[in-house]
Amino acid sequence: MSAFPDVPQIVYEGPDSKNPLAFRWYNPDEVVEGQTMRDHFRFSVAYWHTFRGTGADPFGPGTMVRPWEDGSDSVDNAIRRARVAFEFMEKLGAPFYAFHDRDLAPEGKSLADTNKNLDAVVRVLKEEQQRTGIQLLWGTANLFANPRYVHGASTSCNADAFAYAAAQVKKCLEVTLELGGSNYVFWGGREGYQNLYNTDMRRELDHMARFMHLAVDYARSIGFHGQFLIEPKPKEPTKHQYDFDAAACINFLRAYDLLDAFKLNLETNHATLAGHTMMHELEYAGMQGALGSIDANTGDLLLGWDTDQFPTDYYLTTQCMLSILKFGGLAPGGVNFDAKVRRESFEPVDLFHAHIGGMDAFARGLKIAAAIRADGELQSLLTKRYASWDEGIGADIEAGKADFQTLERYMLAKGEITPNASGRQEMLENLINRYL
Ligand code: XLS
Ligand code: NI
Ligand code: NI
Repeated sequence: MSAFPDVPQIVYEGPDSKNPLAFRWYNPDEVVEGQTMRDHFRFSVAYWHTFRGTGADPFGPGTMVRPWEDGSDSVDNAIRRARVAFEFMEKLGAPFYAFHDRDLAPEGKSLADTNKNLDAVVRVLKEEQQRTGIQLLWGTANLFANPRYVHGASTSCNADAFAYAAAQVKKCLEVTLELGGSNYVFWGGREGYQNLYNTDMRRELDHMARFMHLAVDYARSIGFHGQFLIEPKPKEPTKHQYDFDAAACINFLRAYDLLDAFKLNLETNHATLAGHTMMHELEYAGMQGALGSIDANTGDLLLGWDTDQFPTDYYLTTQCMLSILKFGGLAPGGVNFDAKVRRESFEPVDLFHAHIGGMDAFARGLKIAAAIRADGELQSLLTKRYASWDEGIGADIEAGKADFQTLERYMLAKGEITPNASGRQEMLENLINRYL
């Protein structure tokens, strides 16, 4: 029995289509800059939002109508849900998905029971992956929901919480390997603090690094060679999350000698919570060789928390794709929709509308970014802006041929700098608009 009997296979119909259950821009086989859209994006569905989101908020219970759920926290219900998930992803044409261990299966009375529950669902996922060809983009362990992690997991003041988290990640790595996952993600759920009076920050960060080294060592020992990713977020749930932003994460990885195994999984709404744009985070990670994957979503301009909305803004997706193309793409990462339908959009078909909109917005952003790059006008203006570094004193500085004495001599002789040129911001903003 189909869970979505009224929804057809979602296909590409082109920009003129008025069919809300069709793609207008995402055409998986279309080649842009030498690569199909399918391979550019590696779109992924977030299991936790799309199949576990209830629409509950602090003011009221869930609203989502999900006829395949029986309301129980049983393994049977979890297995039925997993089958529905694959029907959804197949109809949508999403080639990947991502999960937390606890999204998939209920916790049992003991860790052993919990692992058994997980295994039962993983068997079904494997079967469904083989049936459909849909792949796992990444797995992650939920190290924040259970009250045992109230003070954090690897950064907890309670060493047993560290040990439990290690056992949980060990299992999650095994499952990710079993399902052929391309990446493994650490989002630092409660790895942060609410108050420094009760926090030994140095010790907590040392522990977090130790934990990640142990994870990498174990992964390699069982033959998991996927990419490890850290997902920066500045706050929520803790007041200060240790993985604040791309720069803080890269500093952590470098300080603790983890950069060989790790890159970043950047999320739009986390970037904006940190006071950055997504493009800033992409550029920062990209220039450090640490751009791994993205969690695609968007916040709300008027709200200051992680609203995890589906991205539909062409400026946003164009900026993302300009950076992603510049740094050579995301694979083995991808574009994971860490986004949820609004509480008011409670029908199953809304899940299709939401993902179609996100995929189309990224496809449109890709085409716009590719057109901007093909014209080369933006790039040539950028190159021209830095021309003073391509010859003379600028080239000497970059080549390490200048020191403070030579620079003083140069400036004493010259007297004043070559006049500055306008930054032309407004002209450039107008130029981008030409392509939209
Ligand atoms: C929460 C995070 C989370 C991670 C996976 O804000 O975005 O969903 O992506 O743990
Ligand atoms: Ni995320
Ligand atoms: Ni998030």
